[in-house]
Amino acid sequence: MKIGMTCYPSAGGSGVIATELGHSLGRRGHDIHFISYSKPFRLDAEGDGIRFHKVKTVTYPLFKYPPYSLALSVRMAEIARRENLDILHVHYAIPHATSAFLANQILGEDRVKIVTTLHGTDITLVGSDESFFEITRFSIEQSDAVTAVSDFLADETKKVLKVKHKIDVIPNFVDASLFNVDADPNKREEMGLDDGPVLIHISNFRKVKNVQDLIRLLAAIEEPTGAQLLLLGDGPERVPCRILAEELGIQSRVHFLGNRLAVQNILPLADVLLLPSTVESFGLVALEAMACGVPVVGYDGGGLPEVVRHGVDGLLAPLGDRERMIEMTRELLQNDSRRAEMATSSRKRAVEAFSSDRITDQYEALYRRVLGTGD
Ligand code: GMT
Repeated sequence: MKIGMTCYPSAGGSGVIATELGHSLGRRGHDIHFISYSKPFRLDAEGDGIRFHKVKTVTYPLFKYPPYSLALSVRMAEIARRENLDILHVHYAIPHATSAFLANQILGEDRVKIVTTLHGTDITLVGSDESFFEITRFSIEQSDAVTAVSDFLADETKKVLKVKHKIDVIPNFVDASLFNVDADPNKREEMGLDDGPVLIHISNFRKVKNVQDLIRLLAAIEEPTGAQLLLLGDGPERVPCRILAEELGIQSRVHFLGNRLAVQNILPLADVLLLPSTVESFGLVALEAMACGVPVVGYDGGGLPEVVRHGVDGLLAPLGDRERMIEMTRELLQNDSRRAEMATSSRKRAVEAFSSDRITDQYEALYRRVLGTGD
């Protein structure tokens, strides 16, 4: 099949899934054309059926906001025509599903099939805002197939956006050969870590991730456990977190590593991954940690319980109960055998339920269904 793939190229779960799906489909012999304003951050060199097509925007004094969505539509239509695409698969509804709809209007009789994958904040935060509500709902309804990364997100889309379209749930996945349990001992020193247990958090440091809670959590359990915290990623909450760590006198125990490309080299060093988001439609980083044999502590809300089984692969505190999360983390760090059991279950679950092959099969089947070439 010839598939146009559009996602946000910056660090983030939706871009990672689009990219890894592209890699996986390319290896299966499909032609994958990435269309975005820059090359997705985890996209390997082109080859293996992968091509990248840049969307250029024009700046003009009249444009306070360059109309990227329009430039994207035009580029989608151009690539669809030139490369004879079968499908445009867009990740994150805003504005990608709308741009794909417009591209099809341009293409007229040559229109292609549109698959829209919903990832989370495109529904739970941004899509439900009144400025985007109507256009998000409209563009989703106009898609030939709609997928969501969890049951939670599919339900929210129906409830919040009142979407009537059938939504297929296709969960996220991880390359369990790349994300594995092998820790490089030299990395510990390189990261400035001592022999104490390691807590890790990876995100875009937005409000919804509650990263400041982790600084407070570390302050509460640092003394009895000797724990240290690795923070990977960047975003608006990074500076407030630094200030808070200094105020609480634990700055030497918190390591800010910024955005890292190869998180699979760092994750296996950790004892626990912390993900205290208010809402996480899936929590791809939790799955990546599980593949590396790292149990997860988070909240029992959103799509996270569909990934992490409480008491089996990690621990989920009642939503918003910070004190319980602190207690759970301390107890887990002080119980080596329980942590080891959870590490084994986590890895097993990642490999068995969320493997790249298994999920690529599901996307391939969906593509065949919309093209009418399925069973
Ligand atoms: O978490 C973010 O803000 C980034 C966002 C994205 O689109 O990259 O993540 C969302 O999509 C990921 C991939 O499907 C999910 O694993 C995340 O749970 C989801 N984030 C939220 O729901 C907050």
